[in-house]
Amino acid sequence: MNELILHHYNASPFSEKVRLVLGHKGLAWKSVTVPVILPKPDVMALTGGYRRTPFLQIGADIYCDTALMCRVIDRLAPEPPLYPASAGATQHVIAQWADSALFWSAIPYTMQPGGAQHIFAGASPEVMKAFAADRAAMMAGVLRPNAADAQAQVLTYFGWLEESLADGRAFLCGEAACIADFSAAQSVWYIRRAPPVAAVLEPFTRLARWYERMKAFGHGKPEPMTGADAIGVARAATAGMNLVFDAGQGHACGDGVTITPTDYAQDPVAGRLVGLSNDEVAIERDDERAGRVVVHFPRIGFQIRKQDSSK
Ligand SMILES: N[C@@H](CCC(=O)N[C@@H](CS)C(=O)NCC(=O)O)C(=O)O
Repeated sequence: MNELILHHYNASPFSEKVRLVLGHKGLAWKSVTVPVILPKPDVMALTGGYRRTPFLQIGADIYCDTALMCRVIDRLAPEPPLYPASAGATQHVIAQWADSALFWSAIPYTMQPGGAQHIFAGASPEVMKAFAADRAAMMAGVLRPNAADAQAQVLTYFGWLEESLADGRAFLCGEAACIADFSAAQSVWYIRRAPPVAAVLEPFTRLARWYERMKAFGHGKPEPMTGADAIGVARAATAGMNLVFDAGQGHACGDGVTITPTDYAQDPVAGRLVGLSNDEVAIERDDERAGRVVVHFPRIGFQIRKQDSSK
């Protein structure tokens, strides 16, 4: 198996979700630290424009979005399963809710002045200003809850999680950890990083014990790698093994397309379509530094657009 290279940064909740999955699986992985804000030249060489964090690299294959990355990791290292049959379809529904609704309440809740001061402790005013401007541009046009809205939302949401654990189960969908647990854990992790606002978690004692179980999975065995070395790995590898193409979906293999997130950070990535199914879309692109790479995205949350089409 080609090595797993995770491009991430410490303070990223979605990265923490994947780090815990790698810990659950006991995997060794290479750790590339990416910038928190634009510009991200090494990231762009590999993804072709996708700026969100994290992403996973295996040789010259680049996997964007943690929903897809988690499926890829589980396929390569099936034990212990990340999608145990005992957790049924509910695990996917809870994971999607946690990655969107819960996350977008937990972040504004934590970033209220008391929490943000703690998260950015030691950062210069210039750094904080640059961060705010970067995220404002990334979220342009998206209305977010204010601190009071977010507090009401997280109290409701954590109440739901507490109730899910009320029968004494170890994890959200039963006795085995599943994708729902990892998606929910990232928001609890982030709020706990800001003690001045983390008191909101206090009423939820079962959730606190559940979080300790999640934290105990650790992060597996990371080893640092530079962005330049990761680009070198891509350049030396052959991309796009075992791609599936469903010709019944209105696209031809080789079509010039762009792939764009439909929620935020809507930066299109252009390439030739080489993989298409209900679960995944993959495009091939040639980069001056990284060579030929295949960039993979999930179908949920992304739009495929023919490059020459006006639609
Ligand atoms: N749906 C995406 C969301 C990823 C996401 O929003 N990540 C945040 C960091 S936790 C991000 O990209 N922030 C901007 C950045 O890092 O440039 C996923 O599951 O990977």
